[in-house]
Amino acid sequence: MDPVAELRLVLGNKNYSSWSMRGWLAARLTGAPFEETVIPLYQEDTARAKADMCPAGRVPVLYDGDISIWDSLAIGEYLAEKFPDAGLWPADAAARATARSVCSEMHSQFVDLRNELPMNIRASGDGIVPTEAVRADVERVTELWRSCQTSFGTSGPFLFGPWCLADIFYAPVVMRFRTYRITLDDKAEAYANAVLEHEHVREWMAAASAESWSIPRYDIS
Ligand SMILES: N[C@@H](CCC(=O)N[C@@H](CS)C(=O)NCC(=O)O)C(=O)O
Repeated sequence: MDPVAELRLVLGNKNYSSWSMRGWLAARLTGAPFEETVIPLYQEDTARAKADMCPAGRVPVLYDGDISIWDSLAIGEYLAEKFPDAGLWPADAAARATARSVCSEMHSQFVDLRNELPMNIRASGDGIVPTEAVRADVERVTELWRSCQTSFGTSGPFLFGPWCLADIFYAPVVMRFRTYRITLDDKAEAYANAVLEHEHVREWMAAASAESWSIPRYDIS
């Protein structure tokens, strides 16, 4: 018999919702069962569904019994505390502090990258020329990746060796680089490919491709 899920994750469309992707990948890394509720964004009844399930009007939201956690970074921290052996953060204190810094930077910065290259996993943006501001964000992201891998990532293909929250926070960025065909140096390209091959990422991408909802403002021709 399947174990009963205590956790419930409220998500947006898997094709478009980058913050939801982070929450879902974090939950998946715990290995614990969880239920999923997808709220299709920007549809007629989205506001009502969000009013019922999203305290801040945003997805993702994690429910654990009476507790609700309504932000992807807070969800990552909560799950890391609840599942201390799941490896959400690196074990080493210096690596962990750096991983928290890169997640926080993703959480609070890269506005141009987020606004100009919205996540759209199904699409292919051949021909999009990134602005200077986006190119600066790409440069900073790849510099972060290089620095984490050089200092801490020698035991595996990811930023801190094994797959952890830092990779999860940058997985939607990898989706954007793939969709908009952003040119990367060899090391960044190898890292992006490792993320694309991760089984949880593949699972999310397959679910995104199977969705039928579309959000015209995020679709590229
Ligand atoms: N800081 C929040 C951001 C969440 C967020 O902005 N989610 C977007 C979807 S990716 C959302 O709910 N958009 C719906 C809306 O703006 O109505 C987090 O990390 O969870």
